[in-house]
Amino acid sequence: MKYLFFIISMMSLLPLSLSAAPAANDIDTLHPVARATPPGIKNSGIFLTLKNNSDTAHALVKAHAVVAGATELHTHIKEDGMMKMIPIDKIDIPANADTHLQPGGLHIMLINLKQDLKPGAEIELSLTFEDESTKTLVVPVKKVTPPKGPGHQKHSTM
Ligand SMILES: [Cu+2]
Repeated sequence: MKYLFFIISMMSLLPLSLSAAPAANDIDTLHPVARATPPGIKNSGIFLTLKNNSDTAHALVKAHAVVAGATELHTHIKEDGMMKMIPIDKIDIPANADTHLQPGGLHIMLINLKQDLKPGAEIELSLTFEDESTKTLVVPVKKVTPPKGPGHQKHSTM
């Protein structure tokens, strides 16, 4: 009986210890890619999947890439029938769910690039979450085709 009580008290402690873990430990960064730029183009985007493995909702609040003069969090909104990009304060990553950053939707915006992003190159990206925990990753540069037609908007509306 004592043993059973011990297990029950351990189980009740579990949610506490989970929520105390840094957000960076709960989030996997999957399939990161930076969009290759033609010579002279100063802006680009980074796309990836943020996978939250915890029961706690998290948020990406900041991104920083050394190759860019500024790095912003962006989304697309529809205004007067046109898609346009706007900066946002944070990107929510709901508990036990994937948040997709992809062309036509949420993305990390690279502004004032200090160099051309050539396919095959790699750039360093650091991410800061709502509790100020951070994660640094290496992002391969690849050609990314823009979304074509309404069919490709499906995922970004989720
Ligand atoms: Cu943008």
